[in-house]
Amino acid sequence: MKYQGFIFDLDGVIVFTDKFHYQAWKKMADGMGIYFDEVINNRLRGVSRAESLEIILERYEGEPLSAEKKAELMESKNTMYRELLATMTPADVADDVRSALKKMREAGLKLAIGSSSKNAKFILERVDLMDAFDAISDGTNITHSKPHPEVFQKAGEFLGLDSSQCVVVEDAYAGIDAAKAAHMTAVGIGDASGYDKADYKIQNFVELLKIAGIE
Ligand code: B16
Ligand code: MG
Repeated sequence: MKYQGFIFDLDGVIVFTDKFHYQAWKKMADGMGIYFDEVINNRLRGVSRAESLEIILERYEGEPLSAEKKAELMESKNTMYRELLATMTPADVADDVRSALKKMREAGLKLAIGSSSKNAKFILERVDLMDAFDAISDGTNITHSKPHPEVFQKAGEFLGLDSSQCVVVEDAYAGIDAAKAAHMTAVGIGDASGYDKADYKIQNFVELLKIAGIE
């Protein structure tokens, strides 16, 4: 097999929690009288919580906010977001995704999560996918977020693999840039399937099995 490890972004690849991010940020923005819509929400894809807040605050016209106030806003958004995440069930993972992960594991490939989210483990527990991965690299073990390569470099290390052996599957442009900065092979899906920096562009997980050399 050409590759030994596959590192999956979570939101936008394995599950679709962007609608929950949107609802939670929208509530926070409305409470502050800040204009926020789904187009702005798209810019938050793959971006850290703190950077997401800064993007939303571009439309804020009041007095400058203190670091404490920003932390409070992020905390309240995250509380709302986690209430929405708590409604997720295993049915929130598509059958072809779950079955591809199983086939890849059975073929001897090492699988990891490479997500900017600090809620990654909570989400994986909700959808019953904690056991589907050999390693989880997420927002809790990084200091730089995508497009910095750290989250994927850590995932590769956790798997015990060299970057040349790893493939990253991402839906965000920043995630593809991060994968390339980590010297890994990048697969673009969803939004990133239109990004020319992706080494492969796919529409679904059946195509991913072909890249993995399984089907
Ligand atoms: P949290 P991913 C990212 O997940 C989301 O796409 C992004 O919108 C979010 O701001 C980021 O996680 C941080 O999430 O607030 O839960 O720590 O696509 O990298 O799996
Ligand atoms: Mg994503």
